[in-house]
Amino acid sequence: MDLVVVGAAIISDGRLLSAQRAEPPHMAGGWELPGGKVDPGESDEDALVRECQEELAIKIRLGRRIGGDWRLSERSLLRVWTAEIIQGTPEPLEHLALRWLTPNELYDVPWLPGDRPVVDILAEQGLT
Ligand code: 9L3
Ligand code: MG
Repeated sequence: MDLVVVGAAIISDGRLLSAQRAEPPHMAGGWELPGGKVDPGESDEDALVRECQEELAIKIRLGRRIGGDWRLSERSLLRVWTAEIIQGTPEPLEHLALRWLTPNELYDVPWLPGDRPVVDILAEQGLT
């Protein structure tokens, strides 16, 4: 069974929230869509809301799914939803930094390889 990881494409005012990973060492400094592992018995959607609360101190509402299952590794896959903030301002509680990217800036950060194809779809669809 694959480990399911969920990620949020948080969009506000036409910009995408990107987050710089602090760990593990081989990923530190790379940028990702915030999120994390789905717990046993937890729905993907609940996990994503929980992770954004834990990592960023925000409440989000999920929008549409971006693509299907994105392979991260032999054992894990990534599922992504767009999201809007319904409460709070994102704080980097577990990340090195946060950055809001305009459409023109989407490739200004070194995305983790697994997230990069998702960003390509977001770039095609526009940040709405
Ligand atoms: N991961 C990759 N892209 C993402 C996220 C949220 C996570 N957008 C990878 C990094 C870790 C694993 O998935 O190897 C679990 O993520 P976390 O629970 O450490 O955030
Ligand atoms: Mg995480």
